[in-house]
Amino acid sequence: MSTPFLVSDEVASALADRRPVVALESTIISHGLPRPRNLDAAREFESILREQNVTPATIAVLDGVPRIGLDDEGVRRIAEEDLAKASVRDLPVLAGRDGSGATTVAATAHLAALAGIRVFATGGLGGVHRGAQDTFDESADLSTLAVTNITVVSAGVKSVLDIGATLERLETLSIPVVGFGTTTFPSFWLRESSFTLDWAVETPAAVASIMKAQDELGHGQGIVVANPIPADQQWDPAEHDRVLAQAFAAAEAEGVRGKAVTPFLLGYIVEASGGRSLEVNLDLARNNVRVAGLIATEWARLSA
Ligand code: PSU
Ligand code: MN
Repeated sequence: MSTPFLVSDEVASALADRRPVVALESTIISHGLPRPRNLDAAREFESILREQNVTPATIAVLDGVPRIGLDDEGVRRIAEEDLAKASVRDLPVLAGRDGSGATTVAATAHLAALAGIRVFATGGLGGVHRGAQDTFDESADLSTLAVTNITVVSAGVKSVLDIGATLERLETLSIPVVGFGTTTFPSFWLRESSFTLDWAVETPAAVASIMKAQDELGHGQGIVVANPIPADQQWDPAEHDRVLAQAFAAAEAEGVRGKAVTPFLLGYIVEASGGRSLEVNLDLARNNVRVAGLIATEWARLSA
C-alpha cells in the first residue's frame, strides 16, 4: 500500500503519545547554509531538541515521498545532495515524478500540519521582497501560514526583505504575530528592526495558551513567534548594512530572480561578511529551535 507521505516511527510514536514534537525545515540546510557546516547544523538542531526531550521532525521530499522525520541517511542527503528547493506547489510535482526536494517554510509547515505537528522552528520566515510592487515576489510562506495551523518560531524575516510590507501582509492574512519577550520585530541577524508589534509574550506557556485559544475560536491560521537573537550574538549593525547593500547590488547586476533570490543573497552575504553572517545565522536558528522546543513542551502539557 502506498501512503502519500511517510511519518518516521519516532515521530509517529511521539505524536500518538502526545509527546512534544518540533518540525524542522530542510531548505535552510540545503540552500540557506553552506557545506559542510550545514550537515553539522542539521544534526545540531535535532540534538538541541532531543536534549529537551522533544522529538525532532526534519522534513524533506526524498525519492517522491514527503518524509516527516528523517533518519541519519536522510539528514545527510539534504545536506550533501543538490536538491530542488520545494515550496508547497512543488510537492505534487516531486511526488508524482519520484523527485527529491528540500522543503521551504511553506512546504514544511504544510507537511508538518498534515502529520499533526503544531510547532515548527526555522531561521527566518520568507516574506515580501523589496521591489515586490514590480516583481510580485512574495514568499508562499505567508499565504501558506494563512491556511496552516502551526506555530512558527523565527527571528523575524531577513532584513533583505521589505519588513514593513511583510508585516502588513501578515496582518491582511490574519496571521497572529507575537514577539517573544519583546514588541520590537527582529530582523534576523539583528535583534531589532524599526517595526513594532502589538503583542509581546513572555513565556512558552503563554504561547501555548494562545494556540489553545486559537483552536477554540476556530481560527485555522498559523502563528508567528518572532524571537530575536540575544544582543551579544547579533551582527554588528553597521557591517550588516554595508554587506546588505553590496548583496543587493550583486543580485541586481546578475539579474537574479524568483526562487533563486533568497539563496543567492544568503550565499553572497556569507562570503562578503567573511563568514560572520553564517555564525549569526546559526546562533539565531539554534535559539529558535530551543524556544520552539519549550513551546512544544508546554503545548504537549496543555493539550494532554
Ligand atoms: N531563512 C533562513 N534560511 C533560509 C530560508 C529562510 O534562515 O534558507 C529559506 C526558507 O526555507 C524560506 C525560504 O521558506 O528561504 C523563502 O524562500 P522564498 O523567498 O523564495 O519564498
Ligand atoms: Mn519568491
